Amino acid sequence: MTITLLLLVTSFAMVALVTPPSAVAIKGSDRSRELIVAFDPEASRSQENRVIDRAEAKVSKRINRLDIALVTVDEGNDRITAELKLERSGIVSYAEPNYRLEAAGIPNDPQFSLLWGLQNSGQSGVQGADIGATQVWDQISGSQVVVAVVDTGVDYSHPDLAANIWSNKDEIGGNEIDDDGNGYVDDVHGIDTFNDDSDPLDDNSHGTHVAGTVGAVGNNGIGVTGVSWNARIMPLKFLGANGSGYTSDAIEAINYATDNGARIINASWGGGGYSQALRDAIDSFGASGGLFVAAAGNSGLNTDTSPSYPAAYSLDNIVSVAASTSSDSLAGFSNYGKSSVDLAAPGQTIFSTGPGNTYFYASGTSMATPHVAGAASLYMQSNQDANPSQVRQALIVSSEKLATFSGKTVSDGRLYLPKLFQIPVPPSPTTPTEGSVNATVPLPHGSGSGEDGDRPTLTSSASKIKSKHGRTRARKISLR
Ligand SMILES: [Ca+2]
Ligand SMILES: [Ca+2]
Ligand SMILES: [Ca+2]
Ligand SMILES: [Ca+2]
Repeated sequence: MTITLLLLVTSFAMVALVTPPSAVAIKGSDRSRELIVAFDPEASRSQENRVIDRAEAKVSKRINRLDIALVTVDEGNDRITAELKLERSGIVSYAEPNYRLEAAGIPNDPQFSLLWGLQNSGQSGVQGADIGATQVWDQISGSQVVVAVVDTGVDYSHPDLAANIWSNKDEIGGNEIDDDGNGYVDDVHGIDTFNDDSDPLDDNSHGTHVAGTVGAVGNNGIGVTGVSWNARIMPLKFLGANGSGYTSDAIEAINYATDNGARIINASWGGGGYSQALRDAIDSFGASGGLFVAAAGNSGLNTDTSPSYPAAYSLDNIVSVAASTSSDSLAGFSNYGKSSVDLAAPGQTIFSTGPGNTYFYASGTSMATPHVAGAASLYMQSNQDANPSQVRQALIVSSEKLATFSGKTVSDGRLYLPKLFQIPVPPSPTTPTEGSVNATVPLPHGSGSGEDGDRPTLTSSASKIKSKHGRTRARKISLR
């Protein structure tokens, strides 16, 4: 059985990066010649117009309540000269530049307004159907945590990703030596377990899109921004160019993430039957403090009765993510499950990075998952001692409760950052123990461990994994 990507191919349209309408940009190309002019209350309208005329400017707008005019200095004339002429006219109390203002927390990335999932001011669907990202960006502190994007690879040289790509500091690239002795030669930016090399470059586009939602570089004046502006993304490729791959390669990638410092894995894929080996790898990642964020699947099914793996393994370091729309409904394709799917996140018509300095829209629980992975990385960055179970509970408890997700997810809600950042995690005096639950966090559905008991019974057994060519794919596992 193969593992497939959890996105909708039908909406997978590559689009060129064009300048879109932006809610952030100020209207008009050049407003540096504008002045706000306040007049004496006694001055007549004709006196005012004469003075403006003499300053070689035109009225753009009048704000009568304050007896103020917005004027534009004629092209070719100096704004400061006009400002002085106006102020010396005798009927102007002040003239000042029309300063450009920006809303707090809004990055300067030109495509930001397309990212309804981060901030929906009504540009798509319903205002407020978003994760409230802009409200927490100024609250992030602490050093970044590493998010492994286990996928089709990542275009790590994309201008909107490159600065946020993880580097293996102990490895020297191109010298054909495994400098850090981790079992991989020249693994400077992760590995490729599908092709058995140390170059996780994306030959599909899915992983690059996912990576951009987790952590495209924010406020750099280009493209988009990820949920985390300054994430550290570890590209781990195990899916081939056609978007499918094998359990053994997924396990190798997860083990690499475990052994090389990742705190979060984004798993926007699923399929195949129950695999004890894959489950054990995810469990082991959890024991090292790792949170595994997994796509719930795109079959429109209740996974309480039709489990989709790996999202449905009963481990408390797994967060299973459904897809929400810009109207805050459950996307029609999204799997759901009162006990098997933890929360929803934006997953329809998501704009993000593509290989070769492109950007495109895609839909799927694949696109919802990196919203949660990015949010978890911000939370773990600010709460370094939080263990995976605590982070999962915090994500669930803080979600925005909505009728549309009620009974469809453990949380009854959609990812919501402003509330997430209100949930404190007390520093753990000891090494975080997988399975322990922060006692100060109220649990929505019984206890954390009890919730696992409600998860589907896993009965199918691991099946032999066949390669594309039909032979059993026996792959070497690198041991360190
Ligand atoms: Ca190495
Ligand atoms: Ca090397
Ligand atoms: Ca490769
Ligand atoms: Ca950017």
